[in-house]
Amino acid sequence: MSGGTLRLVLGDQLSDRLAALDGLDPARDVVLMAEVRDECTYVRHHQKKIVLVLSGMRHFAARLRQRGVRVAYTALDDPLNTHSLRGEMLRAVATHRPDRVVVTAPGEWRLMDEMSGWQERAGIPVEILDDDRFLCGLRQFRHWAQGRSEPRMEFFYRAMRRRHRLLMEDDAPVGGRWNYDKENRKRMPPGIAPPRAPRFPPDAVTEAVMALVSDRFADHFGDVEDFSFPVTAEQAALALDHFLAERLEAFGDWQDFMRAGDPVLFHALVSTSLNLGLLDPLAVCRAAERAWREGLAPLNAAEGFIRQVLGWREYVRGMYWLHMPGYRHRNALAATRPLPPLYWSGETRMNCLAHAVGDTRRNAYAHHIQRLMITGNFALLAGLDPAEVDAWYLVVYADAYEWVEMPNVRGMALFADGGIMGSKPYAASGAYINRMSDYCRGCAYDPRSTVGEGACPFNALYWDFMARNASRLGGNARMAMPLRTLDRMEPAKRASIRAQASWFLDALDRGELV
Ligand code: FAD
Ligand code: DLZ
Ligand code: SF4
Repeated sequence: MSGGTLRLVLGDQLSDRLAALDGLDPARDVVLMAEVRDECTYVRHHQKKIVLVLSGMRHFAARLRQRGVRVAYTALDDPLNTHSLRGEMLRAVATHRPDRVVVTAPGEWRLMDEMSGWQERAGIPVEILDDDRFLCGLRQFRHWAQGRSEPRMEFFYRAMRRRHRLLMEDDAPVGGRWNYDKENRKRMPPGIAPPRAPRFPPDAVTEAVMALVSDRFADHFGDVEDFSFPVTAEQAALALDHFLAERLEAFGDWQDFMRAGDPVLFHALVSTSLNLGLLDPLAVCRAAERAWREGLAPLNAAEGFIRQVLGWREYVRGMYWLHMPGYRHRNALAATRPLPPLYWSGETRMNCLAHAVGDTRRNAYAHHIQRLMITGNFALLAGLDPAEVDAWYLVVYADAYEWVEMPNVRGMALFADGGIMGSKPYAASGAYINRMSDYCRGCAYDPRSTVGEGACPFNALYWDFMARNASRLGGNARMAMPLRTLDRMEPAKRASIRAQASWFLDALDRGELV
């Protein structure tokens, strides 16, 4: 090529409308895409996640080539592969001799940090462009958060609704309320059969990647069997259309419910596509609003869904970049217990955890409440080390990238950030899980008892968590009620609950089947 621009596209940047592709000159420029071991192993990602990213990359490269773009593509099994993004960038600079390198800002801090040294290594300008696929730029987010003592999601979400004119009538929210969350916490009656989400069986490209991944990464969590995530923008659009037509209607009502053997229920299954860049978040929100306006879904469903994509997804990304790199060291509740093996094996008598881990291992997916109120809640109550919990979540989900995983785990689930993300810990006992799932029916433990042989471990752990953290949480008005209840407890009852929790935690630490 000699001259022109080398445009690097990362594995989660598979969008036609990508900053690094803006102004591409097919006659002079080369697009670089590289499958590298470093990105496949910086944590031992679930095998299905690696298949998703590499197959998505191969399909995206083919799409670019069809449009006449020159793509320098390094496959994982290329003998010349240096297996690092920097190595592949330097190799492509030496081969194609461009005037400059352009890349869209990566989603993870570790890679941004690494890229800041690239220009010096390459000896030509390396431009890192803002990732404008998000609806709130990082400067804009910083500006919004500055000066607020409590930059809560709800206020950010309202500002985003106004800015993007979503579900608005003049300056007011449609229906007169911003948030219909209270209507989105219903218990699902038995016998409801959610329409099955479409599956996208592997084509030849995906099959080749599956063989490669099961050969190279056999020791990673999960397997490649039954891979069916969308790997192209067309498939992602079909999956979204199906959700809007068939499942959005009931998404709101039963959004928080969990059912054994069915992790999807009425959820959208769009996070992998959004995070890879196969779907555009604004188009997704507009389509959900359209579904409501056309009478396909009630307002509580459309609003609930739009809040997740326009509100939570943008908010956690803003918070990540606002607080990194310090955020990854936060451990406000001084939790230090090692992650127990059951998070990998799923071997436990606690039916809720066995299902949440089993679904995760099989599908590289679990829905939000499984992540928050089962695996997250248990980690919070048992005082698991946030670094180990973070690493687990980054490994196990196909949609996991640190910008979205870490604020959800350290902030929302573990309260390890001391209240930056949420105003109180999401601590819950067995009663919550019993109300919001059918797990307890098939469990060896009884959600109604707190002490004794068959008592649900979440119950004693809940009170033990309150007692252990009473001084840390004492100033939090939203924790006043449980702390007061704990205070008023008969000393003998409190002692027996704490003994039960300690017996359980000791057994957990010894690796016994709990
Ligand atoms: P739906 O429930 O149908 O929601 C629709 C969309 O809203 C999702 O696809 C997602 O893009 C967005 N969304 C919803 N909640 C959140 C949220 N809290 N943060 C960001 N986006 C949100 N999501 C990830 O994409 N990657 C992660 O690594 C991840 N880790 C999580 C860890 C924990 C502890 C928790 C509590 C949540 C995590 N989430 C993560 C958020 C959420 O659980 C997933 O986005 C969701 O389960 C994906 O499935 P879905 O597409 O069917 O989502
Ligand atoms: C997740 C991932 C994987 C498994 N493999 C690659 C790869 O081989 N090449 C690549 O460019 N990107 C990959 N990715 C996505 C990156 O890890 C992602 O871009 C960063 O984590 C920033 O979000
Ligand atoms: Fe989980 Fe307790 Fe219910 Fe068993 S009884 S499923 S451990 S909440």
